[in-house]
Amino acid sequence: MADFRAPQCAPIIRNMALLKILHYPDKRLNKVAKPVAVVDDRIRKLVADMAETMYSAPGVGLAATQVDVHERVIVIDVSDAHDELQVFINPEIVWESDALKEWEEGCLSVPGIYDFVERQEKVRVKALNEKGESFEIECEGLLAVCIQHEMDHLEGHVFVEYLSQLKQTRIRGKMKKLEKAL
Ligand code: GNR
Ligand code: NI
Repeated sequence: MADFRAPQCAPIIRNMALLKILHYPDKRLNKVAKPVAVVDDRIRKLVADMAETMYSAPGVGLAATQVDVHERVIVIDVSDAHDELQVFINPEIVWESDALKEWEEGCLSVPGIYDFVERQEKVRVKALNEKGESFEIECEGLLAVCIQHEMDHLEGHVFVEYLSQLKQTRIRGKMKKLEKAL
């Protein structure tokens, strides 16, 4: 009988690692991520580590920028059971609705801060999956919010930049206190 525990079964899924998440206002969160040239085992390892980091946080999405890797890779899971991982490599918005919608957002790079941001209600996204295959998906609801939030990270933007200067100053103050407490 075949031994399904053989090491070749899942060499990449094994040896996952929790990655450190950068906190606002770290300047590295403002770097613009580069496109992925080849979806290879190095990228699949990054995806596995990012997924583990996202689930353990816990969060519904994570952009590579947040773990100080400046390549265009996003993981998202908006399912209730946390068992529907979606991987977006080199994502592009190919269509967006005129309609906007306001959602209360949070960010693993700005822990404890939640505020309202207006974004496109629906977007159609083209990307590569972890096998390097191209796909397109129309997103609405939390998935639409999340993909736009993550794509902002790849461009070096954090959601608090949409808030008033007064709120941004207050948030930086809170983050300083938090870093001291850690
Ligand atoms: O976990 C997250 N939740 C969330 C809620 C509303 C809007 C966006 C998000 S993304 C966030 C995880 C994160 O920081 N991704 O970059
Ligand atoms: Ni975020």
